[in-house]
Amino acid sequence: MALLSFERKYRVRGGTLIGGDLFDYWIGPFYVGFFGITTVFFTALGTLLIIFGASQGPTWNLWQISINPPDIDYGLKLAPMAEGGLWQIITICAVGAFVSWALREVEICRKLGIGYHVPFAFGIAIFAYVSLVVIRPLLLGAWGHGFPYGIYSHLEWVNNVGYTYGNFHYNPAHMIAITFFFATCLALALHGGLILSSTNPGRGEEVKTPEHEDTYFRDFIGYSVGTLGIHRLGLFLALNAAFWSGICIIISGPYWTDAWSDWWDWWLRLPVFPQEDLVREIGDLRSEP
Ligand code: UQ1
Repeated sequence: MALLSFERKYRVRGGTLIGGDLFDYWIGPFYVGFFGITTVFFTALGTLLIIFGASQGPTWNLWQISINPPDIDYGLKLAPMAEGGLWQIITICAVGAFVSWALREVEICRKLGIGYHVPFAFGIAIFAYVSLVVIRPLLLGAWGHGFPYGIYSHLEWVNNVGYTYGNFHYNPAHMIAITFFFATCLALALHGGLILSSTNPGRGEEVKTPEHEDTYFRDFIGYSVGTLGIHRLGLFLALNAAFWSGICIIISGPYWTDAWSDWWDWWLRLPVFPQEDLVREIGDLRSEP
């Protein structure tokens, strides 16, 4: 269907989640909707509060500006504006803007009659952020466990939290997340390369078909996941990368408080290594007076 006639068919009212026809219109190429309005509201308010917070701070150096969460002593209470209250409101604005954006995606999906894959995927990204500034602080009992909003300051936070648990690379969920990030890069590099190699030929050459793409991988590794399958695989890999990132930070503190390297002691206690218990028992006997 030509784009213009398609637009005429698709750009009609309906499919909204709330508000009925209110805000059910477009501005140029952009769908507005109720959640377009709430996105703009939360984004504008949050950004203005960040600028206001910077104006109250010691520096305008972009690298050093930081909006900090309250002290741990405030627990889960609301803090005064200058002592983390601003961070709390900015966090509400951020979650409000992200969720509004996801719901606007849902409304556009409904208008088009397509699946909710994109908003679902964005939802996992929101989960990763919320796990840092809402879920983990709630489980630990203080908003002060959230990360500060600043370029350098958030890097310092990541560094400090990492060392609080010894070496974060021993966190099993962190390991899974990293593995999915790398696998996502591999899959997208293979897919991007494969698509360009067949559909962006040199001048005067023919564009090749999906059969060429399938055959390349069958000849190469004996298996082609298929043109639909690679997109399922890509979404699966990317969503798992963000999901396990959220899990790895949620379990750091609420579930495990020691060095993550010690978590792996379960491996030594496996019954297939009975000598480990023996060694400990012998050690205990020896240390008795
Ligand atoms: C693949 O098999 C495939 O199907 C033809 C694609 O679709 C275009 C791809 O993009 C890629 C990357 C592959 C290869 C991937 C695996 C997991 C064998």
